[in-house]
Amino acid sequence: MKRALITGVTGQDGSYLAELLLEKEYKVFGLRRRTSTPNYENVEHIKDQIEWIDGDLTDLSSLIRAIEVSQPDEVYNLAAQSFVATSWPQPIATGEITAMGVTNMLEAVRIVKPDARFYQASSSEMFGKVVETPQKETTPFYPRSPYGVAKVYGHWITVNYRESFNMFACSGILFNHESPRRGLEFVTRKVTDGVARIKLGLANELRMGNLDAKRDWGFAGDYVRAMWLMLQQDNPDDYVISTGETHTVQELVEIAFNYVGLDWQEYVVLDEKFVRPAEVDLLLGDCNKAKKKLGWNLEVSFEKLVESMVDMDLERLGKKSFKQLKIYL
Ligand code: NAP
Ligand code: F7E
Repeated sequence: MKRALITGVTGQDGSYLAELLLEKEYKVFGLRRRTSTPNYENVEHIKDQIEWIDGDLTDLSSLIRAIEVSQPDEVYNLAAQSFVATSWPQPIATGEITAMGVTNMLEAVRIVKPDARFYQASSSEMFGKVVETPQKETTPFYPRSPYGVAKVYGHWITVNYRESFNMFACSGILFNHESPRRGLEFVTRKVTDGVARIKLGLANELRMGNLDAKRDWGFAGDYVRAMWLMLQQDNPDDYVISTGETHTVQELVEIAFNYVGLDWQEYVVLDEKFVRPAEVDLLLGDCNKAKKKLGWNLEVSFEKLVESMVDMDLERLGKKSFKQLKIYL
């Protein structure tokens, strides 16, 4: 039985990855940080199958202990302060968790179990003000937020530990990926939750920022398969994971409102509060290396993803799916 330690297991990706590894009959250890109120929403259904270890990415001693207890074959470092907008008002916490936290995790592995395979959750935000399109593994980085800067550090320290200590350390440069488990402040989930609230009569507007930004959005369930595949190769390497399609935030809004038969222009209000100090205007990934070397492929399209997220929010908020609701309309 293989053993895996996942940091960030309570988050969107951590929950899908834990499901995947449990299906593959891994013994799964999950690092959780102390919170005043328990936060198991994404993992409630598999909570009893995970071996929980208390720790924090900013506390090296807790990570050393986590590696000692779990003795992992594979470590997936998914924990981060991951919301870009929060990285301006909290740049230091973002740096300590999202940048230095990676070194802490790598150090814990190097000291206790250097033969463990290591996955780092790098991000397309590192490309920022893009210098070429589409973006691939060799595209230079130009981050546009404290989050993006922190991820560039995390990326290069992972490459450096691979080259310095011969560790099996991989970095997945993942473009935006979403699901019904996405945090409510990220744009896809904010829109699908907002549309469901409006449809159910729980809200009458949706306040948004820059509708012109373009993103390459995929489904999180597809992306965690790529993380696992990276750690099953003969050699460690870095891979871009993306859909190869880009859409504006406005297109996202249109699809979600159209799905429930509403005109977005009647409800969406532009609010400066949601406009960022510096924007990433366009992301579009070239994932040919991952397709060729990992045999990785997508299963869920953008439109289907948005519609299923609206469905899930309608179900959660109204306790009925849109299909059921349509029968009553
Ligand atoms: P997420 O839902 O925000 O989850 C973040 C996780 O990190 C949560 O489990 C959170 O725990 C944990 N965490 C935060 N600070 C921590 C700390 N100091 N110590 C220990 N755990 C901590 O993020 P996600 O969307 O699943 O993304 C997973 C990873 O991929 C992140 O590193 C993110 O930056 C990166 N990434 C995401 C995307 C994307 O589109 N989703 C794209 C590229 C890269 P709590 O539950 O206690 O808050
Ligand atoms: O914003 C625009 C916003 O917050 C997407 C994280 O997972 O992916 C994510 O980062 C776009 C931006 O994601 C609103 O300005 C407009 O252009 O959903 P988001 P993100 O910043 O792309 C990367 C790959 C990660 O690594 C990150 O961890 O949407 N936008 N109006 C808005 N965004 C939000 N959140 N809210 C709005 O009202």
